[in-house]
Amino acid sequence: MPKQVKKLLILGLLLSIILSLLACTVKTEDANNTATINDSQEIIITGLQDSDYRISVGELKKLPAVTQKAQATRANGESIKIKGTGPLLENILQQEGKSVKDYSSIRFTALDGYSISLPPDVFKNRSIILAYQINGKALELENQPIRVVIPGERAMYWVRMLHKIDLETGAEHSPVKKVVFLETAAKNLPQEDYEHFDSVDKAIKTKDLVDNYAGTDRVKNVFIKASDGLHKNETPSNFLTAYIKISGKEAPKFLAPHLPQGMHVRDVLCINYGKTCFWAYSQGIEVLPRQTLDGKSAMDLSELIKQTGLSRATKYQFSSLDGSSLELSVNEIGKGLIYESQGVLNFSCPEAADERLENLLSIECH
Ligand SMILES: Nc1nc2c(c(=O)[nH]1)N[C@H]1C(S)=C(S)[C@@H](COP(=O)(O)O)O[C@H]1N2
Ligand SMILES: [Mo]
Repeated sequence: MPKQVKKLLILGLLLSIILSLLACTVKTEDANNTATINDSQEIIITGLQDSDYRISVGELKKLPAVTQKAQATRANGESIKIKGTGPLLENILQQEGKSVKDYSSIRFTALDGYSISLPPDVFKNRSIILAYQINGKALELENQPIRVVIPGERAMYWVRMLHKIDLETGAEHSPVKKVVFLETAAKNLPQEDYEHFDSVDKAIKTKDLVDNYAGTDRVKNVFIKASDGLHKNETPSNFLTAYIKISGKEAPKFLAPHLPQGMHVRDVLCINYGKTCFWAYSQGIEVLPRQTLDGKSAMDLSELIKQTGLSRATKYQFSSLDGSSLELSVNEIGKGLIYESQGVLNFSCPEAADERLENLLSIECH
């Protein structure tokens, strides 16, 4: 290429970069002064009508609005205090002859991929404001087109950049038929180095976990519970493209590079995927009342059954990583204990002829 042409090309490239940078700054200012760009943006609502229901910010502004003060604590302990203005979700549904009370789950999805499902006790009792103004001002870019504000609820429910609302019915748990111990299961699965903040830890793919241990169940929602009491539920597509970090800080931790940090869940206690409950012994031993066995801490089997909701059955099958198993009847397992010794989970039942199993992988109803 002749030098002149090259120079011209570089100049052109520079010029276009400068122009696009200028365009960006103009846009930002625009968003703060006039809200016209924002007004044409639409929110999609599924489950309200047969086909997707779309409502623009401009249309939302024509609905009766409320202004409410709200305060919430972020995961890092900081507090957010704001005044949100906008229509209530309930008002939009009522226009279509519906109510939040008609649904069992409401999921919000944002433009940055953030997604969260509101539990019924939240959406049946709280005001869900679809805010187009915060503190009397048009929304900043990081909140546009709409920010959800729910006074009285934690900030993880206050979705910025709202894009879609899925109204769902029938999103309840399935009865649990199998408990799989996460630590033992992970031993059989490929483990990857996962860089997270300043450390490199081991992680397994959620998909490997499900493919190997949860069969072919098709599920609508995956339920995650942390040992601090946090409950969440994820779409199967978000869940199955993520990881569980099994070592290092806050392990087991549900996370993925493509999921906003607010969706990561630390200290995972259990994950319900269809009829299977994945249980983290390391958290369980902290949360459940402890027993002692030969001077060691042990987890009470009857407590585990209670916590996981493992269905009542006449017989339970206990399986180990190497494929061996034992079966106990419901009246034999009452005093069963699960304990850890040198990185291995064991099952022991002194009441039933002192049955023992090393590397306990699962308990199934028969
Ligand atoms: N779109 C979107 N909304 C979001 C999040 C996010 O990552 N993306 N994080 C949530 C979480 S976990 C918290 S604590 C709050 C934080 O609010 P702030 O970003 O206004 O401080 O926003 C919530 N809404
Ligand atoms: Mo958060």
